[in-house]
Amino acid sequence: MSGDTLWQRLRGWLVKPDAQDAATAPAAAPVAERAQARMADSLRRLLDDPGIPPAIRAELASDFGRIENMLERLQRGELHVAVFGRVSAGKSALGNALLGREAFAVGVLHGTTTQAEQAALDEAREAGLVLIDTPGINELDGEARERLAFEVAEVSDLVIFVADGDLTRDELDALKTLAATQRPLLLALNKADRYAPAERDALLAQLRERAHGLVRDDDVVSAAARPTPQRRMETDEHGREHLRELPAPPDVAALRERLLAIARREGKTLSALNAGLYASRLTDQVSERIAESRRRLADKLIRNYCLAKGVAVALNPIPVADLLAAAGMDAAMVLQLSRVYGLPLTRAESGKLVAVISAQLAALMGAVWGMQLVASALKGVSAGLSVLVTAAAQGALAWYATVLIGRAAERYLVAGKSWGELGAKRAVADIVAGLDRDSILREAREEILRRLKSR
Ligand SMILES: Nc1nc2c(ncn2[C@@H]2O[C@H](COP(=O)(O)OP(=O)(O)OP(=O)(O)O)[C@@H](O)[C@H]2O)c(=O)[nH]1
Ligand SMILES: [Mg+2]
Repeated sequence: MSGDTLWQRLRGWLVKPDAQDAATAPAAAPVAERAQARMADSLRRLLDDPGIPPAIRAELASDFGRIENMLERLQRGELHVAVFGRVSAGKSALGNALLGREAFAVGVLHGTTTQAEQAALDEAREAGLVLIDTPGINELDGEARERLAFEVAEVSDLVIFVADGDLTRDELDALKTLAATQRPLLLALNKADRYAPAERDALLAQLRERAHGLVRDDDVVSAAARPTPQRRMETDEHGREHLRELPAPPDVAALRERLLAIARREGKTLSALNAGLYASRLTDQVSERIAESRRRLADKLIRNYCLAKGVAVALNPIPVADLLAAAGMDAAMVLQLSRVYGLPLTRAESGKLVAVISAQLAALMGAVWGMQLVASALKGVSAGLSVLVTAAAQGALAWYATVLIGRAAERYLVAGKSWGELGAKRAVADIVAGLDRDSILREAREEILRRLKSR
């Protein structure tokens, strides 16, 4: 799927919102459209950024795919409901009971459901309910449980937390994590057939108390997804007694009612808001990924220029004082850096930027830039300096100067072509202080020597 397709769609939806949806959900539509518009907006800004290299666009294709799915879902007005809880609480059975068919595997074994499965909720097709089954949480450590909760929350609009008795500490923790994702929660006390009515009511009251502040009282309901068949002694016409099993139908009426009420009333809004939440999180991730990949590209670029300049200077040594003046190559590097950061500079501008940085460096280093640096560059080199080694040391200085100029230019670009409040002097001083000069010189010298020897 290409970014273009996504954008054509997004723009299409923004310009003419689905008339049918607006008619069926009049109250929710404006909220949904606003959320859609917000999401589309922030994503468009990201995607339309001419500074995003094609490689990053390709890397993000799957994220955009997810958003596309989410928007499609939003358009259809589907409500995604996840079933969450402890192993064997009856999550899959509950999903099946809500669906009215055996969509999910139910088992006496612990851990029957090991991967999130998905099936459409046939009976509520008009309301567009989609059910998501999940693996049990108690085999997981706290961190993995949290991850699963967030994963589930990400793909669902509403979560049914299934318990089959009072909540354990882990269950309560998981419930809190889910509540923090801002998904509406229903708490279902499953296997209600195992309790006498009074016992069941006492348990429900207890659950309401425990979940206070996380789940609304109305949204704590009992259910019997797969009641144990009733056994009854029957006598046949010959007077013989038989034990007969009477299958008991599932009872998820209260749960279904809450679910459908929420779906009807808020389905569209919930989906839109959740998509909006997801999109803003994704936008952050995407920005971070872009920043990271720009950093990577910039690192490579600066290094290539350092090497080229270092080798050039080593082959054709120039006085140390002239290093900063030999700025043509540095200007070319800054020009490329500005493209990496999506803020292209003209040739003249990048030349000027290099001049500004060099002036700061010269002022900052003064005398240091002379002898002391040469001493540093030669540090550790044994006596009897060969011409090659001296050349490499000079090249290393050129390398170091280019690193400083590259990093300073990078900082200026990342801040949106600005030196910030404290100005160029302070920014360049920070860069110089933040880099380990001796190890850069050592690495440069070794690298340049290697190149010189292999010529
Ligand atoms: N008595 C009774 N048993 C139930 C009920 N619902 C489910 N069970 C039983 O509980 C066991 C576990 O049911 P599942 O639906 O597989 O539970 P799960 O939560 O999906 O379990 P995992 O996928 O293993 O995490 C099965 O033996 C079901 O028959 C119920 O309402 N009443
Ligand atoms: Mg299961």
